[in-house]
Amino acid sequence: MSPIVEHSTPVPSAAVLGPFGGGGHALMLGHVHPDADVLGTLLALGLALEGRGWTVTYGGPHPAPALLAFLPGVERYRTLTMLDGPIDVVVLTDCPNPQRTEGLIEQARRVGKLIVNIDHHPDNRRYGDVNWVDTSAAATGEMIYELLTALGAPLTPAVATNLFTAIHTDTGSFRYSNVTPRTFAIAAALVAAGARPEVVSESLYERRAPDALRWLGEALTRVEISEDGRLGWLALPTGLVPERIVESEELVNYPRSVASVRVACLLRERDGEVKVSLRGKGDVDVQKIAAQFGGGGHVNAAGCTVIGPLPEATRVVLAAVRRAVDGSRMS
Ligand SMILES: [Mn+2]
Repeated sequence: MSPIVEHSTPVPSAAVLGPFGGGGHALMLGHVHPDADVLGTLLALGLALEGRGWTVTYGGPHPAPALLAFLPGVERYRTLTMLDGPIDVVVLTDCPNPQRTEGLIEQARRVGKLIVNIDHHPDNRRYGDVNWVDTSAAATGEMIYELLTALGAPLTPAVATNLFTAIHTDTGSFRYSNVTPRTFAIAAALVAAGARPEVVSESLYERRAPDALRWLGEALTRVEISEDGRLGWLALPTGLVPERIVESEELVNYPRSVASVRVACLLRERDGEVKVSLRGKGDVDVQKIAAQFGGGGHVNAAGCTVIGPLPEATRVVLAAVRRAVDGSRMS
């Protein structure tokens, strides 16, 4: 069968709906370090399929982060090393690059009949047998909402909470430029179906440990802003701040919050590598910067990994950011 590719269609076609018509065993496969858009969409779709009689397995190369332990059904999400078949449908959501499954996709191809790739990243590699890539969606959560609606699957409070959280996080709590009227229309439907905004935001943002603010303060003393004010960055050496703090704080949002900053950058040193997060405000395509280092993402949010040490990685990445920012000013 030749691959089916659907581009930027907000409503799924019959080819996308086809694999979910019958029943059987479905695997909801996540990628490395799954975030709320990955987990929320895998759980929402999987729970909806279970409601239609499917047997569903959930998992990926890394466990769900503790911060997302409130997502309904997340206790079912397992760390996978081996896949047992046969599997009728393998679904990957919000995963632009199959290499991010750490080899699980190759196993899935052997034991699975069909790979379905549902994503909103512009750099998606179209690696599935069925590919539905809608770059106009603010989150893959919007796409799974459309999919469930087209399937006629009921929106239970558990499904609605998973999708609402996926959209909430990918839009920075409905603040970023990817937010559209459709985003709010879908969010409204999800709240009507039982998602509770106050529970989701408290679960995401008001679960700090007692010592977290002190560590946050320690990290923020390292924020630097360029002389012209257009670049903001935070370079964190290994061990300066506990990993649990770095994982839960979205530190890149702090340099981003400075008015003059056009591109913000977080560089985290770990095991000889430097993990880089880039955030823009619409005038610079940070995905293009990340792509120079083998990474990817969206226009306003992207990431990559650069070999350390930290000072050298910081110099190289900031030089690329500087070129992009200066280029945007001239054009
Ligand atoms: Mn996403």
